[in-house]
Amino acid sequence: ARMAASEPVPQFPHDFLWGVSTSAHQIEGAVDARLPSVWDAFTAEPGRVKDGSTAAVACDHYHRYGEDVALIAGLGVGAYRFSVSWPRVMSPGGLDFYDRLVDALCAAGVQPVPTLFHWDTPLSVEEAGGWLKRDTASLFADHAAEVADRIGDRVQKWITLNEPAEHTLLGHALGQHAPGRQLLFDALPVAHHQLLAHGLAVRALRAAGATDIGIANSHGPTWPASDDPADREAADFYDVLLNRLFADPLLLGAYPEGIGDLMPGDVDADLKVIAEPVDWYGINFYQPTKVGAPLTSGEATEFSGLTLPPELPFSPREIEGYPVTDFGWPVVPEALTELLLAFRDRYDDRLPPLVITENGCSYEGVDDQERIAYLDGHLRALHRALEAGVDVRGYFVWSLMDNFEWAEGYARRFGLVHVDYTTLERTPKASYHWLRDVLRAQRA
Ligand code: GBH
Repeated sequence: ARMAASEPVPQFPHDFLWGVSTSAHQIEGAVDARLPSVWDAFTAEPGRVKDGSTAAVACDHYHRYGEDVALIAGLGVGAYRFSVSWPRVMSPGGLDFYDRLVDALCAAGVQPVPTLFHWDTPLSVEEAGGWLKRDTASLFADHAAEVADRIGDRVQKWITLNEPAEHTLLGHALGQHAPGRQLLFDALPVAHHQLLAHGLAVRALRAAGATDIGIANSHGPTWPASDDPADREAADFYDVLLNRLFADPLLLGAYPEGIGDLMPGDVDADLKVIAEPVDWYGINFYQPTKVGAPLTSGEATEFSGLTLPPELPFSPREIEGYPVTDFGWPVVPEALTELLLAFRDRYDDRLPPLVITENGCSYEGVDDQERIAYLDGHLRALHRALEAGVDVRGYFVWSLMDNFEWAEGYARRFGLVHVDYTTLERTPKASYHWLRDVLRAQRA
């Protein structure tokens, strides 16, 4: 871990965009100042969140955003990726908050990069059918237009959705996240409607004058558990679900083979909307996944906090031989290089410039040498991809500060800044100071 200090992080292009990320539900609190979302309802159900906590206060960022903007500026990053809570936008005066936040960021010389949806669907939209219903896609495009109308004069870079793959899988297939549906493969329309929502939002944002629009998707290499054909087949299938199901329609205008038939509506017409060219493509990277053929027990299996039903045609396996984070996720920086090279090979001249919109890890403690090692390793891995000619334009750490980690509650700490959830005091960790110094050296 101490290696980091001796060998400087390699030099990135002078116009490379450095940033930190958060999301509304995970940091804002102030739930009474807005309409409820699916996450408010979900966390109110006993047993859904491990420590029984809710995000009613979270980091109280809604009231303390001034202090948080100062921390972002002090880090020396050029950009801040946050999300706009859709139910807050629907509430009287809700957009005032984002107006103030964007002003504060601009005054501090930090570029605001809003994400228009990070999993907190308004409860009223959910009650009308949520992402299972096609209408939600147009409602989302209206939301995008409304936000652009208010803050678009100060925003260049937009992100439509965060990780539709995880929202489909965790929220609608497995029920581990809000809205808690366990539809398994019947959750596929949720993926289609989010993709359609993205395409309609791109059009709405462009109509409002936006010129720099992307999406943040969760991606990672899939490693087959062995060379056995059954393991390879299972790994390919998992790769289709987690990587290609989202990237192929966005970048190639087509679903992976066999998937389009499972989607609702006039899929060919929708694909034209979905494939509306983005100006850049965001990748959230955490770890590779090892996948093998289904285990023959016929019982649900536990994997990394998830309960996986026996009818899945694949099974994730432990990756051995690497350090793991406090969350149990393996730390494999070279998998980021592998992922980026694979993207370039697969999408070739259809691939827009890339941005790493999230990368980070959960560890306890303020003297977080493991986080420094994680970030250092991933920056080197990213630099190797740039050297190999992959066009990556930016890198955002997840996360600025410790926050409400969904079904894990406050037990997982991903921040560069520690948050004391009793006093709400912010304390920059060793990794904050380390990154600040790395960025200083990048500017020198
Ligand atoms: C992101 O999702 C979210 O956008 C963000 O809100 C969240 O706080 C952050 O990451 C941290 O979780 O069991 O080893 O196979 C992350 C998506 C999907 C990444 C599950 C890790 C499983 C790890 N995650 N994946 S493993």
